[in-house]
Amino acid sequence: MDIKLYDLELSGNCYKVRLFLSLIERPYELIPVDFMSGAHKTRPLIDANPFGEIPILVDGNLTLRDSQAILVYLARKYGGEGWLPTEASNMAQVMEWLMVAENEVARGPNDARLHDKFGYKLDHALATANSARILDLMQAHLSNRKWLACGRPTIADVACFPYVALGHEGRVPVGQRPEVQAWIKRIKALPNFIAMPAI
Ligand SMILES: N[C@@H](CCC(=O)N[C@@H](CS)C(=O)NCC(=O)O)C(=O)O
Repeated sequence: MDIKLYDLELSGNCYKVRLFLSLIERPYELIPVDFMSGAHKTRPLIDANPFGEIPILVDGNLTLRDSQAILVYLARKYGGEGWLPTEASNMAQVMEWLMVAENEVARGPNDARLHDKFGYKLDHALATANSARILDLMQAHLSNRKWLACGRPTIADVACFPYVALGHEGRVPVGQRPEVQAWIKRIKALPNFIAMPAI
């Protein structure tokens, strides 16, 4: 198989890549990483990603880190025009939300879950406050639209979805935002949607 994904089942960042590969029906080889033993911090993975993180995607001669960058690559290379449009304003709208996945969602529900589920020494009160802010922004944004960008499902939705949908694992009350809940339901209803543990 040309595409290889270095993966951890419980990682939302790895899951978003698995989810997108499923949505676009792209076959790939899944390579589980022994995360608990720190395999991502030692050779050969540390050579593939000096940042010491997964997911890592390999496609032929190309090696990529960062789930958002990987979604961009897969969408442009294999996803057709819909998942990441090339028209300037549409592409920028998708990018706005990829940045949210990398920043506000990561420092919100992702950090809250890392603290509660995996014992990372993070400030849970700060992650809770960050989560409330981004969920309120998403609730308002989704009050008059079905999808985060471009009036259709894009990689913006795929990028933001996992850690929002996993919010309950970090005591983040996602259920208090009905528009966000409805958006989660719409993503789960997409053709070829796949779940991960706790979603
Ligand atoms: N911005 C990166 C973050 C990747 C990341 O933080 N991955 C976690 C697993 S979900 C990791 O490998 N962390 C390294 C560690 O905690 O040792 C992405 O979106 O892929």
